[in-house]
Formats: sequence, structure tokens, C-alpha cells
Amino acid sequence: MAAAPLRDDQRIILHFDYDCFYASVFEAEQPILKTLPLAVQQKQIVVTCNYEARRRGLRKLQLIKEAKQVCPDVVIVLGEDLTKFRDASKDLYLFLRGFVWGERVEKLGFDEIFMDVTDMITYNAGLLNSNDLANSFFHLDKQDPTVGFAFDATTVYGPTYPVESEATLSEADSHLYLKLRLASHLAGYLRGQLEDQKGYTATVGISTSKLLAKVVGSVHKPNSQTTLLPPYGSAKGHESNVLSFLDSREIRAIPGIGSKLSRKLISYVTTSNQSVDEDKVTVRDVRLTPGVGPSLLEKILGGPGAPRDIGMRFWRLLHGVDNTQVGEARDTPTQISIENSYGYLNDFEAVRKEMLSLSASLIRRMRMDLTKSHSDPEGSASQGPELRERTGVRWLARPRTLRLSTIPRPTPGSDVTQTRSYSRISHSAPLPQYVFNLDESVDALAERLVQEAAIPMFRKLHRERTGWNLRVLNLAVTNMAEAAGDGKHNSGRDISKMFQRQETEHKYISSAHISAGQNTSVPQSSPTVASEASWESDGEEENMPCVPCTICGAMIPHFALLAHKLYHSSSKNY
Ligand code: TTP
Ligand code: MG
Repeated sequence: MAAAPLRDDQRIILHFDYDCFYASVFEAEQPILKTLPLAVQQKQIVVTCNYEARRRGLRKLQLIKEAKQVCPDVVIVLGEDLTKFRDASKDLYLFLRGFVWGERVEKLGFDEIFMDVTDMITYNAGLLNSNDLANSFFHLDKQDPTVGFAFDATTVYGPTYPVESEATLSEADSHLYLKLRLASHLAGYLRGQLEDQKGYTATVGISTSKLLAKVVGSVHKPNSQTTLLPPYGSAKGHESNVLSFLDSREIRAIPGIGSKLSRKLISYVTTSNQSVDEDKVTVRDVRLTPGVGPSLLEKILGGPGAPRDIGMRFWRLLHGVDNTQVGEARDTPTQISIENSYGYLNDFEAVRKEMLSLSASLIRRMRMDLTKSHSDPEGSASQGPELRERTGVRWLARPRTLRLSTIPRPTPGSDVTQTRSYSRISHSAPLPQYVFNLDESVDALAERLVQEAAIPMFRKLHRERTGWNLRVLNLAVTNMAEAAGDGKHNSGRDISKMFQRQETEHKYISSAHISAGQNTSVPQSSPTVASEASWESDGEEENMPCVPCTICGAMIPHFALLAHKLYHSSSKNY
């Protein structure tokens, strides 16, 4: 007998977060590293480390010097060239996307993926034999009924929140429970495939929205998953698990509540109720503060630059209401940007050289990510440029705009120095068409781009002949025009994008420099591409003096703040 019909307005969403992502990329290349404590270094910082290293006391965003003291046999690998992370991220995205029906698979930064699996779940729920749920088969292919896996539909796969649900469920919640059980098995299967076929582990959250899937996913880390169990609605005799779950989270763990806004909320809540610990303000503390509702939130959070209806949007987030769709899968990034940071960059010839190196990386990246060879339906990333040119390559998307951004250090004595603020400034211009010429060498194109476009842009940004003392140079192509016939759009406006607007405002407030020994005149690293990602603190940095990141709200050790912001500072989304 077929199961009862399901409500079709409720989505089922999975959120994937790869475990210790950068470290895993090295481990996938050299599996022996899995057994050793491994740390990935950028500048003087451990940007991430594997779980063997974490077991031995290492933490993300720790100074290399400290990491070596804590664990003298730590293996340190350099992670400043982001090429391999970006390529692994794209490969894993395409791999996971291959299992999902429909186009709603969205990549966030390098190491997170949202997928809307509603269609697969509804289809499979409809085929269940309710007399023998324990011996069910999950179909991964509508055309071929042999493709899929066996599972027990009477139980949830993996951990749940809450651990056990005692509530008697309404009919709607029973249907939801069935869908979530199926989704938990799908998540378990996908995690298994990811590990067996690609060598990566991930942590997954399973619920009905991007917000809930992401937040519940962080409950059991690493290499695990968490399903948020029903009841989702409040009714007589039971409390909504959505509310009780969110209520127990710290306010800054909610995606989209960046540090600036959460500070405003925390200050309001702790002023109204002095018994609340300002380091642990929860969603419940905010929700139950007398008078808090959409209009008071609008008063607290609104103001110049704040998104429209911010009070109502927050009110909804605090109650777990998030109707944003998972964005449609796309084959090309929305922008590509290459950037590097410097201890001291003040001389025109050095700037020109740096722009040359950034331009060459940018053009190489455009060729990798924005072209497709006629014989290669997945794009041409796996081929060398020479081979691509021979086999016939076409552009999938052509960026229309070139943007140059810099972060100058403030001049001594200016007000800005006192507050240690650094602002990103940028200038955009149409991208010259010659960069799309695949017959020309990358170096020749880079030379021309710098001479004819980047230098004039730099002169517009910095009218003085010298004395800019640049901290960062960034070159990006944006404003993509997709070639006809390849129209897949990343249309989902999500909660985090709403707040990632802070990034485009290009206001970077740094409360400290990264590390000592920066007053050199040479670049401190090879060009890096930062990704637009939104991630939260995992609370591991408890004993370090931390400052909140103004972009994502994560608490970052002061010395790592600039590196962390560079990570956010430019974006490349699929
Ligand atoms: P995270 O998901 O925060 O970290 P992670 O995947 O390494 O570890 P976890 O198991 O806790 O999820 O970030 C993803 C990658 O982003 C991380 O591997 C390294 C990089 N990163 C930076 O480059 N700079 C930073 O400040 C942080 C926090 C991460
Ligand atoms: Mg991760």
C-alpha cells in the first residue's frame, strides 16, 4: 500500500560542510597524511588542521609558532595558493550534484553545499511499501529502478535533534517525519559516496530550510549528520522542535546575523536584562526580551545601509522561518577575483609587477572556469591550455567588467590609524574584449591588460605618485554574461547573501595586524583567491583573545583577523 500523500509545499534541504576542508584536500592527494597531525599554513597562521591535529590540541586560526609548541611533530603544508582548494571544491560540487534531481544545488564558498532534495524524497516516499518499511529501496534514478540503495524507512539514519522525540505527531508532522527519515538515509548514502569515491568526509544537516539545515548540521561534527525531528509546529501538548532547537543556539550562530547586528542585539538584550551573560546570548534571550518583535527589531537594527524590512526578516529568522530557495546549479562562477596581500607595497614598478602576476592568474582562471571544449561537456578544467586551444574551446560566460581594488594603509596621524580601520577602495571599467582571445598567450594578454586597463584604473584610484602603502591588491572580473544556451542562474536569494552585502560595501575594520615581521617590501605570498563564504566560529578559540569578524560574525583571534577577512574579501560562487 502506498504511503499517504505528502504535502508538496514543504521542501527538504540538506546542508553539507566538508570537514577540515583545506587539510582534506592535502589528505586526498596523499592519504598517508590522514594518520598524521596536519596543519595548513597561510601567512603565520594555521587556517585549518585535520582532526588528528585537533585531537592533539591544535585549533583553527592558531599561530604556527604556537601550533609547533603544542604539537612538535605537526606536519605543516602551505595553503596560500588556493587553486587546489578551488578545484577540489568544484569537483566535489559536480560529484554531489550528479546525484540530485533538478537544479537546486547551491555552493556557498569553497566548502558548503545546499541541496533541495524534495523531488527525490517525494518520489521515494510515494513508492514505499508501508507493510514492509524496514526493507525499503531508495531510487536514485527514475528511469533505472535498479539504481539506488536499500534502507530501513522505519528509522532515522544518524543522530537527531532532539535525541529522541516523545511527542505524538499530528498528521502533517508524521508526513514530515517520514520525509526526513528518507532524507537522513539519502544524506548518509551521499556522505558514504563522498568518502568512498572522493576521500572526503562531510557534516550534514537535514531539515526543511537552508537556515535550519545549516544550523542543525553543526550539532554533530565531524563526519556525521543531524536531522531536526518534528514536530515543527507548536500545538497543544508539545513544543515545536524548531523553536526549542533555535532557542538554545547562540544568537551569533544564526546565519545572516553578522557580528555588527548581533552586537546591537546583544547590547539591547543585556541592557534590558542584566542577568543575561553577554558572551552567551541565545536566540531565546533575544526572543523573550520584553517588547521584542518586528518593529522593535527594526528600531534596533535598522538604519542607513541596513536591508529593507530587517526587523521582520530577523523576527522570522529567530522563529526558524526561512523561505529562501536553494539557488539553481550553475556551471560558471558569478565572478572571479585574484588577490594578494603585502607587508609594504609603495613603489610603482612593484605595483605593476604585482598587477601583472594577478592579471596572468586571473586570465588563467577565466580560461579554466569559463570555457568549455566541444568534446568536454563538464568544461575544460582538466585540460592544459594548449590542448584546449587545439580541441576547440568556447566561452560559457564572458565577464563584462574588470574591477581593481586596493586596501591602502592609513597615513600616520590620520583618524583612521587610531581606530586601525582599513577601507577597500575600487574602480571598475569594461573588460577589454581581447582577453577572450584564446590564441594569444596568457602572459602577453596579461601584459596588455595591465598596460591598457589596470594601470589607468590604478591611477584613478591613487592619484598621488607614491605613498599609498598598499596592504592588498585585488583584480576581479564580474558581471558575467552567460553564452546563449547555457542559461543556468543562481537565483536563490538566501539569508546569508542578504548579509554578505556587507562585503560589497568594502568596509574592512581590522583591529590588529596579522603578525610581526611584515615590514618587508616583498609580497608575502603568491596570489590567492578568496572565496565568499560564510562560516561561524566553532567555539574552539575560547582561550584566545578574539574579536568578531565584521562580515560573518565569527570570533577570530586578533592576529588572524586580516587573513580571515582576505578569505571573505572577494567572491567566486558557483
Ligand atoms: P571551515 O568550514 O570553517 O573549516 P574547516 O572545513 O577547515 O573545518 P571544519 O571541520 O570545522 O568545518 O572553513 C573552510 C576552509 O576555509 C578551511 O579548511 C580553511 C579556510 N579558512 C580560511 O582560509 N581562513 C579562515 O579564517 C578560516 C576559518 C577558514
Ligand atoms: Mg568545513
